[in-house]
Amino acid sequence: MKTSLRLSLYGAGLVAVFGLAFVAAGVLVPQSVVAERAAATEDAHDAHSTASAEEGAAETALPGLSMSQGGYQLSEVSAPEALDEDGTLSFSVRDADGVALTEYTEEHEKDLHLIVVRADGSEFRHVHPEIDDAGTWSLPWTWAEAGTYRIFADFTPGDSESGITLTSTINVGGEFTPVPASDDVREATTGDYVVTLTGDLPVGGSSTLALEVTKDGEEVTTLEPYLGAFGHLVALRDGDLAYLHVHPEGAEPEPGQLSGPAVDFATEAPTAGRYLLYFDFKVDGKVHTAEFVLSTAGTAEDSADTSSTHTTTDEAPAEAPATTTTDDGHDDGESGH
Ligand SMILES: [Cu+2]
Repeated sequence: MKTSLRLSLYGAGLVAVFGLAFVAAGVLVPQSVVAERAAATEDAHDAHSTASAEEGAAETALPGLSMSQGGYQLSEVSAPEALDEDGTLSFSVRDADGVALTEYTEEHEKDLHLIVVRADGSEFRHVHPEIDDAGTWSLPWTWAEAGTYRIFADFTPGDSESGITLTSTINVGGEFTPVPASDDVREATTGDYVVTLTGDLPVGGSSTLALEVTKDGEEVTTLEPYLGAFGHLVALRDGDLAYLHVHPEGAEPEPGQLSGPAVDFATEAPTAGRYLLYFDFKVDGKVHTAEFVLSTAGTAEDSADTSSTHTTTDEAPAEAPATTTTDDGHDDGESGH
């Protein structure tokens, strides 16, 4: 129905992206995985068994699958027990001696990034709690839907160079209606904005995903810096919710600098399958989250000659079944920066 409009938007996006758009590059696979993989490759060269060693290292290094990592452990998580009950979500990070960690290294303007998402991929929230002197992180919290949730605490200890992602599970009682798994979703509506995802997700290697924001059919060129970038992409592997990335890397925007309509992310999927993607962007002082589903396509070698990130796929983008506009939580504490 909107095919012609969509195609023209693609065309317009091409010009803007290659002409003038600021590119915020991000890497889906965190540094720890890259380091592990590099180490594995070195070892494997000695052992003459490159492939299996690489794969093994990448598998065990995926973040967000354990409540303990690198000598740190997530404490029990306290949260409201009933739906629609206003309360507090709180937890701490304990070191090997069981002492709550109080020293953190700021990453993307925050000491700790908290992601909460239901196991079916819905109800996504990316928020920033406050820490007290005892090392307890907390923020006001209300559950709007029943179900089993995963929380991810993404942080870098004060004495460490590399980030850690710890996870835990919370069950929220009540009538539970899971959101059914969908086919790929490449177009999402959030508030007044339509976000289109182009690019493919090969297994291994790197490719680029571009997220283009439009409003009323017009390109949005007033994307504002949010947490040190023009957009953030969280990717969770469907099935185990392995946590593949949060924030993009690359040069930080200058204060007051604007960008758009597209934000690019260098991406890599560790295994074949479906990935749940959550794109945070900020316009007019408000943070929006657009949600996508993307299945892996081919290998890095297959897409190596696909230099354009805006290669149009054969299929029209699927309509987005679920989107969110987040008013709360996102803008907390930003004035401090
Ligand atoms: Cu964050």
